[in-house]
Amino acid sequence: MPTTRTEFESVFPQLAEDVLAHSKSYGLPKNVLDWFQQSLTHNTLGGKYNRGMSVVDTSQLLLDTQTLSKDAYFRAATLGWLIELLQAFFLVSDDIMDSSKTRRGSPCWYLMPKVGMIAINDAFLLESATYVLLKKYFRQEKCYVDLLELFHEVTFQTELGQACDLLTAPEDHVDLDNFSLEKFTFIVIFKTAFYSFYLPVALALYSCNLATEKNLRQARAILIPMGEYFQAQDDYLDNFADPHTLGKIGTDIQDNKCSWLVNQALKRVSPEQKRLLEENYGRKDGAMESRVKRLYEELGLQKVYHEYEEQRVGEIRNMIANLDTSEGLKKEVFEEFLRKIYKRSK
Ligand code: DMA
Ligand code: MG
Ligand code: MG
Ligand code: MG
Repeated sequence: MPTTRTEFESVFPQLAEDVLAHSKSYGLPKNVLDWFQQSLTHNTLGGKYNRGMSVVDTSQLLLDTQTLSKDAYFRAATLGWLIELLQAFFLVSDDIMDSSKTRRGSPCWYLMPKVGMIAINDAFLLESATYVLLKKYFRQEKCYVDLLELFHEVTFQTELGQACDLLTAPEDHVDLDNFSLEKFTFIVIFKTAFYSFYLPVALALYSCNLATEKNLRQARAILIPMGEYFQAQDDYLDNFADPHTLGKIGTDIQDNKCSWLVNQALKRVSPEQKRLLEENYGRKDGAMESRVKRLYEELGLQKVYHEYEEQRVGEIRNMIANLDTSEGLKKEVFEEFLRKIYKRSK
């Protein structure tokens, strides 16, 4: 049975307490400790926990057991929470850079009363909390250096992806000819797929002592396309989902992003529609944004997306069917991950 939100959330208070106790041991003033606690709570809790819970589900499948022992659950969930902390670090900074307004149904952290640009340092602290906990719980284990290097590498990849994402979306210069599906693919593999899909499974493989070269390579070969599909979904939902369900208000059109939707639109526009897109995309103006939204509707991008989704999921299912399980990898790991995101609405 996959783990539940409640079960997974029950591990968090201990981890938050650990990070705060460590900070307190430096003699940190009470007001700063309280601030850190608020940032930890606001930025780490309330998401879907797909990434974090996948470490638990993957570990359980790899260990081939109906239920994890209390210790094994805590261990897997801790690794899961480390991804959620890393994600909190990425999201706090992403929302500043993307000028977003809401996240998980609340104002973005940098827009909360009294926060503002202190959020930049709060993001760094969330990242550092990852390593405080990794050291506390895994320092004595054989896989510690592998876990540490994995977190470092995946963070580097994500930051490079964010750099590509931002540099392909200049605020003051719209050039639709600069976009392409190849650029989209590179951006999303780096900014999303590594940390959201490869990382949870790779962590579970290391911690279950099943991280053979073959298992890691096969996991990456399936999870990177899955992450690409997930970010295409994210871009689709940015425009087409109900912000209340999604928990965030879309910003891609105003932000001039090289999103999946704009690339699909560019494949289908008439010269006249291309002019409309050129004149209205990437502008910080609600009326101009609405014109682009109407064009997406006219071009039938909803249908285009649904066809893409079926095709992509079919390809991924095929890859899963062809998995070599001789070194202990399980098809269910990928099936479970796919189940969590297929046709998602948030
Ligand atoms: C998200 O891209 C990537 C990272 C590393 C946070 P995004 O800006 O499309 O995400 P969101 O739609 O959640 O702001
Ligand atoms: Mg964003
Ligand atoms: Mg972004
Ligand atoms: Mg998005």
